[in-house]
Amino acid sequence: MEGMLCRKQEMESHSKKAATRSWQNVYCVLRKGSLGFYKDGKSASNGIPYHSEVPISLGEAVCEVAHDYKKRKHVFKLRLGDGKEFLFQAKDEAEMSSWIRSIHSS
Ligand code: I3P
Repeated sequence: MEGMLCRKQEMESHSKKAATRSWQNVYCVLRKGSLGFYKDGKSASNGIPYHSEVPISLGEAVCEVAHDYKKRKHVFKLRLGDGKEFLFQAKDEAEMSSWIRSIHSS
């Protein structure tokens, strides 16, 4: 699965808040066990990552609706094994559910 999501990093590790905390539009590409970020679909097809970011590994990742985040709608949370935590905002409920389902089965 791939598509545009708005992303915010909350945590850098289990005990450290992320330094860069603004919401950014990123084109997300889900592959078996990893999630890569690109500026847009074209950059994704050319394999040029967003700000040279390495795809995140989804081993031990937990993905769920961000019920505790009230400022935006259709937001889900992705917590990685190393403690990094991201929020992602989808355009609607259906898109959010598809991402959560796909991340669970990836
Ligand atoms: C952040 C930006 C985020 C905000 C975050 C700010 O500032 O305003 O939108 O998160 O608040 O630090 P900057 O753009 O200067 O990095 P929310 O939208 O969730 O409020 P936070 O540090 O309380 O997470």
